[in-house]
Amino acid sequence: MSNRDTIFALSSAPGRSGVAVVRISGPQSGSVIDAMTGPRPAPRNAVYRAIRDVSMNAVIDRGIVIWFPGPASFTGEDCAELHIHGGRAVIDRLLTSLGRISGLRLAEAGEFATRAFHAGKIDLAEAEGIADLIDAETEAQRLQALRQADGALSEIYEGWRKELITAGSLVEAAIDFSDEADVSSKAVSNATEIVEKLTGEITEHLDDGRRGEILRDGFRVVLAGPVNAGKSSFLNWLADRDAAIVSSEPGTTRDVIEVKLDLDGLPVIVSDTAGFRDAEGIVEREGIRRSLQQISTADLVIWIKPLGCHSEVPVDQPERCLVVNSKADLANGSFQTIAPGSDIVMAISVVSGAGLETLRQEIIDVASARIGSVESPALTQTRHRHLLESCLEQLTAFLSQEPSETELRAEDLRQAANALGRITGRVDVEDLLDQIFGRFCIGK
Ligand SMILES: Nc1nc2c(ncn2[C@@H]2O[C@H](COP(=O)(O)OP(=O)(O)OP(=O)(O)O)[C@@H](O)[C@H]2O)c(=O)[nH]1
Ligand SMILES: [Mg+2]
Repeated sequence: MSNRDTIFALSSAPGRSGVAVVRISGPQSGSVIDAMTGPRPAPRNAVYRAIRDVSMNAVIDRGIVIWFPGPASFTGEDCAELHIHGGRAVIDRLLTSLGRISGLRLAEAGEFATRAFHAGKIDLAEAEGIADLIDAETEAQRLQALRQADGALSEIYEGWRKELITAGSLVEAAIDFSDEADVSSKAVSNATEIVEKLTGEITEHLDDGRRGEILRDGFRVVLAGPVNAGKSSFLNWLADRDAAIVSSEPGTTRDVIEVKLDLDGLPVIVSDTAGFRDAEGIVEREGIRRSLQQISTADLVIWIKPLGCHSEVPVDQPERCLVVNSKADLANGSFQTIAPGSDIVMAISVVSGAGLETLRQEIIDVASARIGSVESPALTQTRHRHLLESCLEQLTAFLSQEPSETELRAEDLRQAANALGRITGRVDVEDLLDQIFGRFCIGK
C-alpha cells in the first residue's frame, strides 16, 4: 500500500440502493473533482453537480459532491465523496472511469482507515471500535462500539501507560542517584506505590466476567435436555420462525442450530441441540457429543425436560443453568412455576403459551446481569485482554524483584508500558496492522 496513490472505493453497501457513496483519498482527489464535476466546491459543502467520465466527456450521473481537503479529513489526506444513484450500472461506470485516471487505483480493504491511523487520526483501539460499529447488530453493541470508537478505552489504557512511564522515570532516577540512598529509595517507593495501584486497577478491569467480550460476540444460550422435550419448539417460538424441525419423533434434532437474536437490544445467540438419550446411531451420538460441547462453552444452559421427567443435568456450575419443565399443558394446570428450594425451575408450554414470556424475560435478565451496565467502558477484545495480561505479568515481576535490582525493575516497567502501548498502537505495531485493518471492508 503506497500512501502516494490516490485510492477510491464504493463506501456504501454493494448492490442496488437509493444512493451510493464513492470515496476518494490521496493527493489527486482535488484534481479528480475539478475534472469530473467542475471546480472543487468549498470545503465540506455538499453541492449538486453533473459527474462526468473524463475520457469521454459524457455525464455518468448527477449527484452530490463533497470536498474534504487534508489534513482535516478522515484519512488526513485530501478526500472527496461522490453521492450518486445506487444503481449497479451507475456505480460500475463511475468506478471504471476513476480507475482509468492515471495514479488512481481501487482501495484495498481497510485502506482508508489504515491511512487515518498512519496520519494519527485514530489509534488502533479506536479503529477496532469503528470496525465493531459497522458490525454492531443490536443497540447495546452499538453503544459499546461507539464508545470505543470515540476513544473511551484508549483513554483508560493511555492513562495507565502514562502512569507507568512516570513510575519508570522514577526508577531510572533511582539508578542515576544510587549514591544518594535517601533520594533513591524515595523514588523507588513512589514508583512501587504507582505500580501497586495500577496492578489493582488492571486486575479489576480484567476480572469483569468478560462482559465487554460477551456483548461484542453475543451472549450464548444453549437449549439442551432429553429428546422430545420441546427444545426446538421453544427455539422456534423465541425466534418467531421455523428455525428448527419439530416432530413427535424423539431424536429429531441432530446438528446444532444457531439463531442470532436481538433481545431488548442485547445480542443473544441461541443454539438448539440434539436431545439426550442412549443413542444407537452414529449420527445421533455425534449430535449428542456436539450438544455436550455446546453446553461446556455456553454462557447459559436452559435445560428443558418434560414435566415430571427426571434427568441428570450435565452442567457443573448451577449458576450457568436454568431448569425448565416443558409441556406444562399436559399437566392440567397442576404444575409449579417455581419449585420450592431449588434455584429457578419454571414451567412452559408452547401449546398454551404458559411461561414463555417469563422464560424469555429470564434470559434477558441473566444476560443483562452478565453484561452489566453498557454505560461504563469494558474490555471488548481478546487482543486487549492478552496485552493487559502481559502488562500485569511485568508489573507482578516488578513487585516481586529485590528492591536492589533497580535495572531489572526498570526494564519490567518498560515492558509493561510497551504492552499497553501496543493496545492503542503507540509502539511496535506493524505486525498488528493487517490483523486489525483486514477486518474492514473495502471503502472504509
Ligand atoms: N403438548 C405439548 N407438546 C409439545 C410442547 N412442546 C413441544 N411439543 C411437542 O413435542 C414434540 C417434540 O417437540 P420438539 O420441539 O421437536 O422437541 P425436541 O426437544 O426438540 O426434540 P429432539 O430434537 O428430538 O430432541 C413435538 O411433537 C411437539 O409438537 C408443549 O408445550 N406441549
Ligand atoms: Mg429438536
